[in-house]
Amino acid sequence: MNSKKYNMWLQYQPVTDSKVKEQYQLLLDQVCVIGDGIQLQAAKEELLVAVPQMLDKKFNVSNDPYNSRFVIGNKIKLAQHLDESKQAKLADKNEEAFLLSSDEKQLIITGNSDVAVLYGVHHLLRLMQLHADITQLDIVEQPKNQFRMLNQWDNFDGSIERGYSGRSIFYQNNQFAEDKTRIKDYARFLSSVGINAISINNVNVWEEETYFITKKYLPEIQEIASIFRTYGIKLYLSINFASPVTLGDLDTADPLDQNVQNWWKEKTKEIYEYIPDFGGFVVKADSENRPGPFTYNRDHADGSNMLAEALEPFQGKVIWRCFVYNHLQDWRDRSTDRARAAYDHFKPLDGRFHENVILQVKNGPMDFQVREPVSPLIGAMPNTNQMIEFQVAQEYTGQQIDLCYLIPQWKEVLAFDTHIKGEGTTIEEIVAGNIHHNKYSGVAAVSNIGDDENWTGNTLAQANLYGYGRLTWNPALTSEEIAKEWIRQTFGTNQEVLDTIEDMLLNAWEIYENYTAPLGVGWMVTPGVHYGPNIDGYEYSKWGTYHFADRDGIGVDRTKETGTGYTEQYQEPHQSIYNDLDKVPDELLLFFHHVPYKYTLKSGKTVIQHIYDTHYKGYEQVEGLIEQWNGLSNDIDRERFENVKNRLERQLENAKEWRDQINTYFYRKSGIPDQHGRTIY
Ligand code: GCV
Repeated sequence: MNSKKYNMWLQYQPVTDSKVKEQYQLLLDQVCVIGDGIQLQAAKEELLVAVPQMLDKKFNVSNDPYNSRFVIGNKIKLAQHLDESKQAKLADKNEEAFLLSSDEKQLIITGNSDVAVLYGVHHLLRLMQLHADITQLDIVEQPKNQFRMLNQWDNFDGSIERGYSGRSIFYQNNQFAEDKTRIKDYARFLSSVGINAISINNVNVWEEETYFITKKYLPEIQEIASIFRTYGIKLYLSINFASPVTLGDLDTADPLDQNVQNWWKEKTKEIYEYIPDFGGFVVKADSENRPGPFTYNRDHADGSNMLAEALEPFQGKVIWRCFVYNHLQDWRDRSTDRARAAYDHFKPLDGRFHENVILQVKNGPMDFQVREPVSPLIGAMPNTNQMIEFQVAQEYTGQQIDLCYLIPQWKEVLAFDTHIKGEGTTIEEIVAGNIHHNKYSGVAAVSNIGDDENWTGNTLAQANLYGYGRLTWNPALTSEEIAKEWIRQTFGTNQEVLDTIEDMLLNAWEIYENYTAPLGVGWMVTPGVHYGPNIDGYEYSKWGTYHFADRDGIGVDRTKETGTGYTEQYQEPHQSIYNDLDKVPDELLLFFHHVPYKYTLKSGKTVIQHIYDTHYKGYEQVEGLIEQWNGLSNDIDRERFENVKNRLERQLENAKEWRDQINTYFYRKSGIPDQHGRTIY
């Protein structure tokens, strides 16, 4: 496949600006690659695809650095070509740091490792796709985050949990995909934005997937691991905590049982025989019916440490998810609160986890809603490795039918100042490892790709995958910068295309929020599928609703005086701000407080009028998106144009349903009419 849809942001379109082209042609007549590491080979391969396409000329490989204008290789291999100042620039940087240095006569890409050179080559190709000047480069970059991971929620039968882009590229009908081209191309895309770790199976590990860690499937997984290795991406597997039992070897999975411990040690040894640089295990335990240490009256530290000991001799890691809550909880019982669960479970265990255990915490206390506060658990365990978890897959944010550019949301989360160690203790610095200085930290996210030709269902959802990688590499990039980069590389240099799509992306999150659940209350989606409105829809039983709306008011009281006390999990000043009706920001009002419909927001509107207004507005804004997109019909290739057009039309249907159902529901509940007298259906 080599369509525009398929190539995402690695289009490598011919450079049409003759001045730019001339400059590039002069420097890039051939490349001298010093060294033969696999990631260097990948870098060379990428150049061999990209450069001839962009410059419309032959491009050779040479091994003569003295007669080549363009030289790449790691800093050891290139030592004699790097003067002291260049060496110094890389000296205090990490293993993944690269350097791009050029004048009109020479271009050097080097780095602290081969994979760093690959990142450097991708950086150059990005600059070229943006038509930047490449004759005066003096760029040194290193990623801010150590872990930049993606989690696939792919099942062996080929389905994908919360997948909105077709079937799995890894598995088909309980077999590994025979043709690995897409896996390789996926690895190319990921390395181009700096992703360095991937888990390739769903965290809900079903019966057959439990066998992934056995001889039955390890040879196949070995092959996938070697594809990712070529691109500097370490492979992880999600495991079933009850594996010793499920695989029929033992009758217990008790982490303190010696036989269980030995079983995991043997198992781990076997995995490393196949994959010597295996990353480790991702574990969802004691959550949503998945087995875990609770069965044996053990806690999460006992469970994860047992696996950590098995992995330790091989430098493997345990990535233990904190998405743990009692999903059978009765929501009418206010003494339990799902928002509290992760913190309540894990905070008391701080300091008990082995050095190679990393806790993976979802960005919010609930579940990737369009609006939630930041999870108070992140940063609250100074003696424990932590990673934040985002969701690139748009489970609750439109399922890649509706447009929702998520970078602004993630940036807001990263910018949140927890005050855990005083002012400036932002999530961004915590996950970068700069606050608690634990051994490991970083970012993980649920991927949004499948085997649809354009990878992400909605072509514009490619921006979220691109942006996730770029942001985790460099959180200082703005949402606008990331959008601009992505659009230019994906759609070319037409200014109108650039401006229009940028505007659409930057407004998309707000628009989606406008026509869905208001003021931070969350959910109101169809249970199970999580798309489309169902105001009272409650996932697990007939008990209660998520929003506690009655004829007098709406919202969840999480204050310490009269509510669940969740606000106390935050440091000051957040405790006081969230706890206080007068201080809580409007957008989170209903997450923290139960208020009458006539309660006046800081915006000056009442809650009920805000609900009506935002829902009318959200729908109109989607009409606006369609108009904007239609304006580009002559500037974008048919396939991608029609793909997005079709999704936007479906989004409009969805926005209409939300608008009508929400407005009707709250009109009936409250009996308060719309101030503007609009018809409520
Ligand atoms: C993989 C939510 C999703 C589930 C998902 C779970 C998780 O509840 O709806 O599909 O399961 O999160 O993150 O483990």
